[in-house]
Amino acid sequence: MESTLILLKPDAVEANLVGKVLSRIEADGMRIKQLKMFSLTEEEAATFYAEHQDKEFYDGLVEFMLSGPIVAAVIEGLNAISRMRKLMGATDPREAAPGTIRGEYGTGTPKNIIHGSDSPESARREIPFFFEQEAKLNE
Ligand code: IDP
Ligand code: MG
Repeated sequence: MESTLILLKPDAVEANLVGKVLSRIEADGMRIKQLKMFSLTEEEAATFYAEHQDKEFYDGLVEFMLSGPIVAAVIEGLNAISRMRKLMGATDPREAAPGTIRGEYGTGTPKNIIHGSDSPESARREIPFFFEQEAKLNE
């Protein structure tokens, strides 16, 4: 069993897609272990996306992530990290395969509906960033 961190971004909440996206994850056989809705602070958004701070899209990304509430969840399942990434589809919804979450619901970048940890190292950092009780997951 593996755990991964997902975020349903402000565009997902705005478009009433929270239920649909979570339902897709459950239908794939993965389990919602923790779940919460809240708004990021500017500091949290900056820290969470620190790896992108030198990219030209960074300011727009942070502004988008602060534009409304998000949903964070810990998702558990066999190979949950790579499985979630596959279910999400490519970063740019225009390049995401049909049937993937981003391919179905994303409208562009940064508005691509969902974040998912991209590696075990990322999951180990991202899960405790939002969920204190899960700090020891994937160790
Ligand atoms: P990922 O979310 O698929 O891991 P990353 O490259 O880590 O993709 O980028 C983080 C987020 O930044 C993306 O999900 C997307 O919202 C946004 N983003 C990535 N590339 C671009 C871009 O070229 N223009 C605008 N936003 C982008
Ligand atoms: Mg990424």
